[in-house]
Amino acid sequence: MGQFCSEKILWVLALVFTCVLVSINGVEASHKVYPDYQSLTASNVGRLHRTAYHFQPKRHWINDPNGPMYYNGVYHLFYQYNPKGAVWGNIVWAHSVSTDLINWTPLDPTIFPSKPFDKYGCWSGSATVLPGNRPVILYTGIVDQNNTQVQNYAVPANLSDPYLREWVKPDNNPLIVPQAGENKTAFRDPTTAWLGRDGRWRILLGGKRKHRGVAFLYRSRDFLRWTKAKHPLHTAAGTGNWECPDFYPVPKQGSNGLDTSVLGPNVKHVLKVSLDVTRYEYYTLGSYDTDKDRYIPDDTSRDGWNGLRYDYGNFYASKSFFDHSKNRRILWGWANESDTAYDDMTKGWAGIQLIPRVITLDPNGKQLLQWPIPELESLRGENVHLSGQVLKKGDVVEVTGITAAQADVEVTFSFAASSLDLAEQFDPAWKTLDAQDVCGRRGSTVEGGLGPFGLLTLASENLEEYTPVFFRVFKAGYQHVVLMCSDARSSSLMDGLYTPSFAGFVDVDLTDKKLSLRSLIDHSVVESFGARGKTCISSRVYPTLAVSDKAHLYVFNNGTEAVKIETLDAWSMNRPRMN
Ligand code: DQQ
Repeated sequence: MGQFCSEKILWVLALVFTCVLVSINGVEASHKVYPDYQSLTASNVGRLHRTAYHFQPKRHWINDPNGPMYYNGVYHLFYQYNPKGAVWGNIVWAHSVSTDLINWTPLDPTIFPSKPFDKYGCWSGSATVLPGNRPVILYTGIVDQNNTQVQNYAVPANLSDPYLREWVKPDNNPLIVPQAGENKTAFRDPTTAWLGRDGRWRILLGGKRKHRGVAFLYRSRDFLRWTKAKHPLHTAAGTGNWECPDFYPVPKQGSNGLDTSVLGPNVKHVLKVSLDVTRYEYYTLGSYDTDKDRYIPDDTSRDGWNGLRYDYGNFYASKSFFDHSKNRRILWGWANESDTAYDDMTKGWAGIQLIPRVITLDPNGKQLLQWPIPELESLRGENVHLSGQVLKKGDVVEVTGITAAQADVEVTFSFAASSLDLAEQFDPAWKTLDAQDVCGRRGSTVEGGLGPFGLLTLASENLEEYTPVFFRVFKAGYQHVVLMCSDARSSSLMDGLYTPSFAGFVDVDLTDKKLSLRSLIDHSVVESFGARGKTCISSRVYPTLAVSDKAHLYVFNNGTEAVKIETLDAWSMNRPRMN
């Protein structure tokens, strides 16, 4: 009863929070259907805000990355795709292949509605490579117009085809159906399977029970007959529906990735869920109790929307995979548009996949670090290098000589020890706010002590438009709080856009008096990594003046304390072969 009450209170809070969120930032419910636009084939593709080196198909809508894997020398990326229009609907699994995760070749859609067990949609899922080098996909099929969900499998039609173009959905599908009493419309997105010590495979499905988010656990000896475990792997009260769960080990030491089935004392586990209520993703670090088949988050990791996020901006439905060719775990996330469905229909495309990131455990053991795959650096062209330049209060310095609309920028700022004493006070009233609200109040122009300093990306010449990515350092008692923002409020003169002041706190040690930032700028996306990947923020923005060769890049400081550019390297980015 007590638990029910607290769950109810949490849910009411969640609802209030969601309503506030919806009214403030325009977050939409998942799978919003625009019947008029859903099957409007785009004949023209708007070029203005298309990205150059982020993953996009030629046209139309994309969402979640599905079943990423490395198989026989080829990377496969499947993704949710509307072949008929630029809004969500008619969902199939599109398929592209690559040998370097940078240049992509499109293939025909792999999994599309054709059988009673997926007649109304082929939703998200994952790939597992079974012993004997046999890949298998598990995905969610929609079986009726009420969105009833089941889990199906598909296998390559011809293992000797290097691109695995064609996949077969055997007739013994579906493998898993919701049990009586389960919520049939919140029962989806199977994970990559892992093998337990008892020789049984395990997968998670995301869902909910009333308002409790649930990672349902299923086990199988043969990958065909799956039995639901009595207890879910993990649940959290009041968090609503869990979509696209991901569960994997990371080594406690070192920077290698691990196969999903690795267990033992030398690893920690990560559980990531995509919260349907907020449309943000959260992860915890914890231990996997293999005897009880339960996951227990560490004390330092919180479930729900006060928890850790891969990205404090536009990043959802992500999925990771183990790349055994380079012993690393790679993360893919989807960034939705921040313009309107009408804009998307007009430009003929919507959605990008962000740059794949290598995931490692922070040596502090309390969070993950993420960094763009090194292959991205093969696209770097002209380079500009600065060092030793001091930025005083109000300084704005242009970085010239590169294509500012299509760039990779790495900068390290340093400051004097005395500047830390002169950092602005963290207002105790802000303790109830999240980072995004603090950024909303202080922004990039309100004078601080140490900061705001950082980059003005996608800026017009006279700063009518710009997306600042920056730090503000606060004093809170004897400690310092570092805020990182990617603030879209001044990004465009266009109306009707979703322009949040995205922000996250950065748990960084300032003893070396340095803060680093990397931003990947690509026409309508700014993807940023603070303090070598401790805090990441991706913003979608649509400048009207700061486009193509009219875009500028600046470094700025609006704090009373001077900061020094230790080093800054900016590169023009070349265009890969993109689908
Ligand atoms: N998108 C898919 C679902 C998933 C959601 C449908 C997350 O399987 O839960 O397109 O964005």
